[in-house]
Amino acid sequence: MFTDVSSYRLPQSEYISRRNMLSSKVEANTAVVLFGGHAPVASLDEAYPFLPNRTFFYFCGIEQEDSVLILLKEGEKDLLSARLYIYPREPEKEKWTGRRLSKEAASEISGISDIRLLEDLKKDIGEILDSGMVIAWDETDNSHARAYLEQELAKTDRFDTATDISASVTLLRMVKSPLEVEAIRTAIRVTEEALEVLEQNLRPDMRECEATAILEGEYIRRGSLFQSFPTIAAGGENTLCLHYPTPKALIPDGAMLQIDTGARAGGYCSDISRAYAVNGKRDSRQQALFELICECKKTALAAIHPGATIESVNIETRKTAAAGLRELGVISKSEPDALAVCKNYYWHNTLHHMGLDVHDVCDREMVFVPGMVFAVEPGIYIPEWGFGFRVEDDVIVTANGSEYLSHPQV
Ligand SMILES: [Mn+2]
Repeated sequence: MFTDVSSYRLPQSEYISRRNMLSSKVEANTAVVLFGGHAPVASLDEAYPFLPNRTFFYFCGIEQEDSVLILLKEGEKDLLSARLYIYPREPEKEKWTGRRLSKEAASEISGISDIRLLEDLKKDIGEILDSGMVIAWDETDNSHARAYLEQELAKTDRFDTATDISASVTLLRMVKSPLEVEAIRTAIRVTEEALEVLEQNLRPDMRECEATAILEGEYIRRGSLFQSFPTIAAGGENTLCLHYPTPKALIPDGAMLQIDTGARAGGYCSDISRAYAVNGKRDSRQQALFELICECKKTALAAIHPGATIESVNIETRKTAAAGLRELGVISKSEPDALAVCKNYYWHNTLHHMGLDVHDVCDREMVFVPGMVFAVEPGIYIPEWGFGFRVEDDVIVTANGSEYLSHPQV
């Protein structure tokens, strides 16, 4: 199977409809200013890879550095009018860093007809401030560009009037549209294809980073150049480090390999964890823990439905984990509070929202509604046994309950 996502993109109608959904949450006479951002400097003239600010991207689908989106709610008009600011085409610079978007291409991606050049931004921001419009921004954006806007606003006597739209945007981003779900399914398909290749290549004494290389190689071959996060590959005792950063060890015969990984498609993440016996056969302890974690995942799935919350799913899943750990003798049968002791083995939350960010924006207290997408990852880590792991699949909340988007490991 070969799913090519190199040109996967959501249609402009999706961005138009998102801007329209935002308009009801914006007060009259407001300018929403969102920044695409700039790759941070790694050292001297070397930059880290560029990924656009996700809130900016959510409303226009543009992935070119430093672009700016302004959404104007003029007077009592119902809909926001959109302007996008981009760099001009510059053949000399493009020799070094690649082709820039033309105005036509930017318009085709975003569905915005008013495309302007960044050289006009200062003047236009000045006019917006002079006109007395209220500025709205995303306060979670800590880019230099937003700091510039803050400075400009501070020069006026209206600094306190700026409003933060991040909470409204979070509510929109928490519920996925059918096209977003399709993008997530596609990202999952790429991840599952790569995991299949890895499974065929597992062998004792392979190095952890060989597993990373296989997975990331398969993603890149399919056009997922940037993944949801750097793949985690941890063998043996290293499985006791959740975000193990140095995958250089050999994985001995009889050890487990923890993989936590995810390709992207159209900007959307997948997030899947697998626990493999590197020699292809789990021993009795490894099998017992695997079965308990799968049992926890079943509990979590049953607990994910409209009306549930992150905390209610956590509570139900921990109960299953605590009962299972008692059964396995990890928690003593005489322990009066197995649920409290379970925290020593169950280190992280059972689930998180997933979307443009792998740990997607969310209001943690909000009850689940259909269309929310979660990565569900019960994990149990037993230092006394020298290993632990999580098994993670992606799930959507439906009208009556929840459904897997990925194919669970068995
Ligand atoms: Mn996860």
